[in-house]
Amino acid sequence: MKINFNKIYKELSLNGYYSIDNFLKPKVCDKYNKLITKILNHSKLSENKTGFHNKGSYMAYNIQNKNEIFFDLIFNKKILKICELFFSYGSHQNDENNFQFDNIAARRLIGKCNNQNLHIDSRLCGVDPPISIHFFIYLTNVNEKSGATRVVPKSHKIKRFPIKKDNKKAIKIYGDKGKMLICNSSIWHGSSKKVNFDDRTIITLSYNRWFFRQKFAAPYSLKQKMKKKMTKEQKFVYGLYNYPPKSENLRLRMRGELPKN
Ligand SMILES: O=C(O)CCC(=O)C(=O)O
Ligand SMILES: [Fe+2]
Repeated sequence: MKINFNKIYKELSLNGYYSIDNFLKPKVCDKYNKLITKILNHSKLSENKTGFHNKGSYMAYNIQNKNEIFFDLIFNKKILKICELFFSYGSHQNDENNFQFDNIAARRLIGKCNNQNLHIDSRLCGVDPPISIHFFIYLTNVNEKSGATRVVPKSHKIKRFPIKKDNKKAIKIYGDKGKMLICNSSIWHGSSKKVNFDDRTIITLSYNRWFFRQKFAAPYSLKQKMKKKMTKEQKFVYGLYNYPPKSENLRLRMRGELPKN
């Protein structure tokens, strides 16, 4: 599959989102989805009863720690190239490794489900240059009944958070399994009302600038076995070198390895 990286970069800065069909092969989606079923079955915390994620939605966090195969997505070369372009804008010209992995999770909607309120994932509205990018990968086919992810085009530029009446400006992103929706994380978005009984599962994968905190401090739960397999480049992406020293006695540079104890 040929990817036009410049087009993605331009669309992300103009509209705040862009989607690619067939980013993953259907077979890969089915495999990932089966693994996510296993992970969700083992996790008591998965069902959301109230609040932001809505009843009928299920979350599996840190899926890379449940099955190493998900590191393939975190370190996917095409995804990292999109990040590189995205974060180059606003960075010092000599800056390298200027972004890091933030979070990977699966979100599944089962049965009928209300829409998720429009929100932003970056915690900062209308921010330019951007601070964070999200990839939503559809593992099941999504039509008008499936609770598709919706976005408000160009809302990544608006310096306020969304309110109820912004709902009418949202458009739903339909597509078959394997589709990948890429968003500036300041875009207003959320899943839409689901009215069928099919499962709808997506993987959300995000990256932010290296000096922001990750959703979970991922390096702390990295298994030694996996760490040994990683290249230097991948370690940078995973955030292993993005920790401040405990004090000036240890080091003056803000950026470095995890303090030993
Ligand atoms: O499930 C979706 O379509 C979007 C999920 C989302 O935006 C979130 O959980 O932050
Ligand atoms: Fe979100």
